Amino acid sequence: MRLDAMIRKRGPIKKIGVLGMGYVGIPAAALFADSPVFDFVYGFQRDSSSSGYKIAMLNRGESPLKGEEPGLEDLLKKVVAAKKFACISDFSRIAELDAVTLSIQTPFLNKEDLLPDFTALMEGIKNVGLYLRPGMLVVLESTITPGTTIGIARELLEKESGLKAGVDFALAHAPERVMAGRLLRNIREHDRIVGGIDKVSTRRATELYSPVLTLGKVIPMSATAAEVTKTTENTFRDLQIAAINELALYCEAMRINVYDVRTGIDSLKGEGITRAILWPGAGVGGHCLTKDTYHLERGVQMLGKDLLDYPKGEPSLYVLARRINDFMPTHMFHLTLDALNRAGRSPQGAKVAILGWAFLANSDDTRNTPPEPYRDNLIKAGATVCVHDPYVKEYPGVPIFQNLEESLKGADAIVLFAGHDLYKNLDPNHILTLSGKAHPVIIDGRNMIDPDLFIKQGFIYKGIGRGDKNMHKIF
Ligand code: SAJ
Repeated sequence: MRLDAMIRKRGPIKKIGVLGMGYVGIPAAALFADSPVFDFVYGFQRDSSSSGYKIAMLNRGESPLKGEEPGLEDLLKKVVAAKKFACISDFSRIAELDAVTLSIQTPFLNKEDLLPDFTALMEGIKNVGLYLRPGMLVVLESTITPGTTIGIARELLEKESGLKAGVDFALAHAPERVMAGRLLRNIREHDRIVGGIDKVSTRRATELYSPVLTLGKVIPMSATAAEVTKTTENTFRDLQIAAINELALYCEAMRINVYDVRTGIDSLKGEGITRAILWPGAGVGGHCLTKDTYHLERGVQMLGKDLLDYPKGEPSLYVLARRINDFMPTHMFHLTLDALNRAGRSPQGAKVAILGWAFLANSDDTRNTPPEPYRDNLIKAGATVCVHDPYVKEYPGVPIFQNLEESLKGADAIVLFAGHDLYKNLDPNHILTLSGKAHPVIIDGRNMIDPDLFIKQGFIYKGIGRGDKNMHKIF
């Protein structure tokens, strides 16, 4: 029997499974469960020592995700109370479902060799393959190297199940597009890219996602095009950030203010002119922009190496952008050394207070956070470093101060790394008193402070892109 006939016989999607109870899987499962179109949703979580605790929490309707996630806990309580959602670790229950999605981390093992670490994803796919039944739909939501869905994912599902993709079961890629702090809203309101390995798979996956979309709509395409869309949208964002970061470095060297230039460039509007000019800063962190470029690069190496027509010997523009953004924490280190030097001191024995450990403003997300390599450099240079963050409670090997004043006491340098709202109204006089130094250093990596307010109080200021201020007269 052909797949579309098999699916028609199976009927509409009623029972769903979501593998991977993290930032992507939990809100997705809750929204599927909350939809009147679907009867029941299992959230699958390995009962491991590191993350098994999530199972009991979720079944109590509690969110194990750190940080503010508006509406998520209420929705979890609602779908658990309604007996429409349960979290389990028994993968054999997959056999009774109509559709399964996988939202499992896909970090990179080695960026130089473009080697992703698909261990966790492949384990998830294997578990699905073991219990896959004819007529089921499998969707990969994780960000993956282009070619993965029709390649190793399909092969492993077929090997474990003995079934054939596009013949016995439907297979698609529908990449997540969520950001910490607005998970539910992003899933409901962003358009959903849905890429099936064939038309039947795209149609079945569209049936799965349409009920949870409010403002968003489904954008159908092939599985590989969907993989390229996702990896590229993050690569282009990273490229745009690298472009403004490079401009910021240039403006420092030319002793002008990058924000004046940015305002100028941004003013050119109308006549279809769009200027997606982003913001320079102390670095690009997170689980997405820091790796998706490499997924795209690996994809073109795997799928198009022999066909690619590219200027001989020239590096990938996208990888260069990654390197520029990865350089920004080092640039913050150089600014700190220069400023300490202006204050007549070396980093050896200096006390440096880092304000903001999260990679994103007003979030507690610390994945690939930019201040970490900066802190490592300072410690290697003999400095004492303390870290303050109002959202991040703990971090392996890095004590996090919750009390801002404590972190500033005796500081030779104060370094703004994350744009948390709390740091918008720092009081130079108060910090001067806490520091107890004649000329404390302040490094602004997120354009949070008014340089003059601090310079006039005797601070030695350096800011990303502030060539107009970085060599100011010392008061
Ligand atoms: N950043 C800058 N300048 C900017 C914007 C961001 O330096 O103008 C820095 C941030 O400080 C942060 C990093 O870049 O360290 C990433 O910030 P982000 O705002 O891109 O946050 P992510 O990585 O959580 O979200 C991105 C988003 N992708 C796009 O907008 C194309 C989000 O929509 C994706 O869902 C997410 O990646 C993902 O999961 O892929």
